[in-house]
Amino acid sequence: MSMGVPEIEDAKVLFIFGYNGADSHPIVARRIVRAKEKGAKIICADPRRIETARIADLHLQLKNGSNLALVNAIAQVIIQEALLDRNFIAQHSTGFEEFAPIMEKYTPEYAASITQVPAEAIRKAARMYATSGGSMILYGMGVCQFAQAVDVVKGLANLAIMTGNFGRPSTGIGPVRGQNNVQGACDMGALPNCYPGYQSVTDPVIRDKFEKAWGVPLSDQVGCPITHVPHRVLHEKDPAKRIHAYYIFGEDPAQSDPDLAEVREALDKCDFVVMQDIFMNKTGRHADVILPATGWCEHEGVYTCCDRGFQRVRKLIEPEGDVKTDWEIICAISTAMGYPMHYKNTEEIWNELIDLCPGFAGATYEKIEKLGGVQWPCRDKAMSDIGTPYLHKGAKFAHPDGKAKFYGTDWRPPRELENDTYPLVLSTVREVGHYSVRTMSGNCRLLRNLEDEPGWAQMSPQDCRAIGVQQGELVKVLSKRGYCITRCLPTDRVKPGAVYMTYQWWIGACNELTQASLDPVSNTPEYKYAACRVEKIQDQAWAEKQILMEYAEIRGQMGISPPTTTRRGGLGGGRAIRG
Ligand SMILES: Nc1nc2c(c(=O)[nH]1)N[C@H]1C(S)=C(S)[C@@H](COP(=O)(O)OP(=O)(O)OC[C@H]3O[C@@H](n4cnc5c(=O)[nH]c(N)nc54)[C@H](O)[C@@H]3O)O[C@H]1N2
Ligand SMILES: Nc1nc2c(c(=O)[nH]1)N[C@H]1C(S)=C(S)[C@@H](COP(=O)(O)OP(=O)(O)OC[C@H]3O[C@@H](n4cnc5c(=O)[nH]c(N)nc54)[C@H](O)[C@@H]3O)O[C@H]1N2
Ligand SMILES: [Mo]
Repeated sequence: MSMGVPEIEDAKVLFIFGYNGADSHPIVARRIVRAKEKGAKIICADPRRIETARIADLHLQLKNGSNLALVNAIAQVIIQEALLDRNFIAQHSTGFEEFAPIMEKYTPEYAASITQVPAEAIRKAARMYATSGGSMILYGMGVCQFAQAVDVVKGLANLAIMTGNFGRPSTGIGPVRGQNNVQGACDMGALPNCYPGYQSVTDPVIRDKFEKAWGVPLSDQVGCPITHVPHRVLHEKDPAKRIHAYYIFGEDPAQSDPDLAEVREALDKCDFVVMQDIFMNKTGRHADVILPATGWCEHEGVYTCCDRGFQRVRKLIEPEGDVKTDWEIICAISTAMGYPMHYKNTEEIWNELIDLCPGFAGATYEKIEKLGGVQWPCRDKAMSDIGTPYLHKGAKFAHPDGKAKFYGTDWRPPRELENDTYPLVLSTVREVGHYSVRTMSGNCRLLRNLEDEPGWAQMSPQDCRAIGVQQGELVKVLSKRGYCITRCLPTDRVKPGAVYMTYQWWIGACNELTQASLDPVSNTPEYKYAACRVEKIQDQAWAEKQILMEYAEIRGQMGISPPTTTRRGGLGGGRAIRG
């Protein structure tokens, strides 16, 4: 994020795009509510009537998969109505001359035909965003989980550059990142193309630095993105690129990756699978070795928040049983494989990290401790360098010429469109009461009592009537790749033509249906768009029994005591999602 989370409160316009803070990040959502109380105008671009839409001044309820058409149209209006910050463009950017002509065809009327958003609403959004004097963009998975995702991120950045909404507090562009430490994983180099600190593995100077520090030769090849793994296990012709062993750590691809049938096949064809986790999960069912690790309150270390903020976390309780911290397991494996790793504690690891990463160099444990948190870049160990709450101060950007770069391109439709056999869009999202692959929240009885298997499919009341299903009834959802059973939830929050499932459920597992169409740059799958069909199940009693049996089996494998209730809605009372 170019800004810090607290700055959200003081934005004059919040443009919230494909991001559902109320369910996904309640603490961030509170900042959004506070901004509203302080007088901010809110624009919400989301195909569903989410909570943000309810408090928004303008809800752009676009058709799924039409993001770039909308973003380009907003740019077109800003250019057409001369709402640009010409000085900012001239002094602090390049590429506007090439960019502007690409926007020309995206008149609000043309965009309305793709996005289903009225042309006047697009004009209104452009004016609100461009003229407030301090507009901030927040975006989420409604942008990232498409085969055309990175283009939309750049499109949103174009809007900020052309209106000079960068380099001042409470402006900029914010991908509100997912997990508590997903930013930290990337900071640490858990990316196929980077060493720690976003330093490229293909840059010989950087490679040389890491080779010297670590005393081993390092590869100049970019690694494998997680979403390429099934292909490289199952279909790779080049023996040098074929994957034989898979070490999976803090991730449950057998639940969270797209097209689960293919993932399972890949896990089973892999010669050797290691799973390192704090709970049993679906991937663990395919593992040769399971390495039990400690959970967040049983170890200490540093997390990075979505706004680049390093935070210390502390151990609260002594772990029980035969477990080790993740870093101790990694050290032991490395040592056993012939590269001795002997750190005494996490501070030693941290110090090595900041010594090798110029952008983190000043963020010592002492400083993080004293200030409560430090946002990178923080280059100097002196206490006077408190880090960087917002980026691009003085309109300085990371390109070698110090300027921001416009990038324009055309909208592309999603890869798998609705058709006669699969007439509905399947879009997969989150819900407030359960977390990702549900190992953590599914092991919590309190949360299970609020909401349990097999989860829900949100549909428009009209689409529910068309197939004759009612709230709470079990339905079968099918795509070209597979099917699953879940409960029907009619709701006015969604428009006819689209079905929304959350990817938390072990039985109502929507990734049986999703597809591995990837963005060419980020390699993120198109989780937000697949063609599907929903079918009524005639024998509800039979289906309820099936669900119970399947759940008992999964819970047995996960080490959770068996469910006891059979009443409809008892597994999945639905309070959390319906409330
Ligand atoms: N309770 C809970 N919180 C979580 C998680 C969890 O599992 N449970 N997961 C965490 C993780 S890993 C992440 S990444 C974050 C993600 O948090 P969010 O980014 O909020 O994730 P989603 O709910 O997947 O998608 C956001 C919105 O995108 C909208 N959307 C769908 N299609 C489109 C489209 O075509 N265009 C636009 N503009 N919007 C669209 C959806 O309707 C949805 O409201 O949440 C984190 N927080
Ligand atoms: N259909 C669909 N699929 C999706 C998405 C979607 O929107 N729709 N969202 C995608 C996104 S954005 C994300 S981020 C992924 C998330 O998917 P995953 O990363 O697979 O899920 P998580 O639940 O975040 O955690 C993975 C595992 O980490 C374990 N774990 C927790 N803490 C620790 C720890 O300290 N150490 C170790 N070793 N393990 C630990 C958990 O028990 C769990 O088994 O799902 C993706 N999949
Ligand atoms: Mo995520």
